Amino acid sequence: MSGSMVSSTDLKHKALELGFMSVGVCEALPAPHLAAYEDWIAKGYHGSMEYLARHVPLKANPTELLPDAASIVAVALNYYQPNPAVPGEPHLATYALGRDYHRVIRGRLKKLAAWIEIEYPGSHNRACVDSAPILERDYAHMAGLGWFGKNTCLIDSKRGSWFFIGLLLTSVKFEADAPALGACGTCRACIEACPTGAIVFEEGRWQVDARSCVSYLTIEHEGEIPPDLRQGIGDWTFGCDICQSVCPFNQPRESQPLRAGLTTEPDFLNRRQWPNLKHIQQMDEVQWDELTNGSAIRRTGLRGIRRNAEINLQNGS
Ligand code: B12
Ligand code: SF4
Ligand code: SF4
Repeated sequence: MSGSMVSSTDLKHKALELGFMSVGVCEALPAPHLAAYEDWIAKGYHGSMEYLARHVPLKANPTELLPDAASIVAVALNYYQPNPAVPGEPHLATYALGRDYHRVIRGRLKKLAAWIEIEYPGSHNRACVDSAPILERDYAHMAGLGWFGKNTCLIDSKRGSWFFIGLLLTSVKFEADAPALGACGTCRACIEACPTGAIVFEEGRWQVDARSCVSYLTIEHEGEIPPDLRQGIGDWTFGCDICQSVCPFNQPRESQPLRAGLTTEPDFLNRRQWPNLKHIQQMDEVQWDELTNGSAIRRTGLRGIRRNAEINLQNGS
């Protein structure tokens, strides 16, 4: 049901009422930067994430996912919480401390979809959180949620970058927002702080070569970690927050002590009691299963987390 354009005011109120930090809308146009994505894949920067290469044709147009898609509603959910490294303990990226974000955001997007279906009977909707082949940052940028930092993260000038992105494809033609504006200027803090030099400038834009990114190595990469990259992993046991931690847009200001502030989502808070690095190496499948139930950390598998813990210990954690 494409039809005439409708106001997005009530939709946005509903999204904020559901707890999202921000919301914006863009047209469901073909992916604006598919060529950049194809180039990234062609260079092999996706490493062993083969599904990303397979997804190229599907990522070309949102109508591959929802044939009558007219708009994309982009939402952001803040996951920030203090996450200092503790010697001898696993250091997990902040995004993975609480309940798996896919589940949390998908649940909320489904509620938003149900609201749209009541308001606009006969409409079709599809929620995407990392699960569907779509360039999430690109559409969130078009919908005004943030701009691309040199670390490639989407940055909201007022709130920083500690947020997840969710997209809701809909057949309703909602009034669209303008793309977000902003830039890093002369700052290079993330490039200098990246422990493995994974942020590179090529073809006139900043890119992350996943093959040397600590986040990829500790989460997605299976098997041995190349010896020359082990030291760069430092104390990170799952993921890496460095290029966001050093970003001036994420630093506290007098008026906003934690920039975006602490996450409003209780499920994202760290509630699990993780064993220390030495115990992780002795953990069995049953303990691992209990510990990672409902957590994004399960993705790396027990073998992966043991390997990472061993490297952390070798690095002096
Ligand atoms: C693969 C992937 C990874 C890989 C590769 C990361 C990367 N930078 O590409 C790895 C495993 C390393 C990774 C790590 C992380 N990830 Co990740 N990841 C993804 C995933 C599944 C796909 C990203 C992708 O397509 N990369 C391909 C490259 C080419 O994309 P890109 O560098 O952003 O390039 C785009 C722009 O340059 C733009 N572009 C090109 N030219 C131009 C020109 C102009 C003018 C403009 C405006 C734009 C533009 O187009 C390109 C293609 O979209 C997305 C979810 C999704 N389905 O989209 C999450 C996602 C990007 N990840 C996310 C997160 C949270 C993380 C981590 C912070 C987790 C952690 N703490 O460990 C780190 C951050 C590392 C980093 N600096 O990026 C969030 C990011 C939220 C945000 N605020 O940006 C996402 C969106 C998941 C989500 N649903 O919230 N991730
Ligand atoms: S997540 Fe870590 S390793 Fe990856 S680009 Fe950022 S700082 Fe570098
Ligand atoms: S640290 Fe500096 S260069 Fe990197 S994303 Fe933030 S503002 Fe941009």
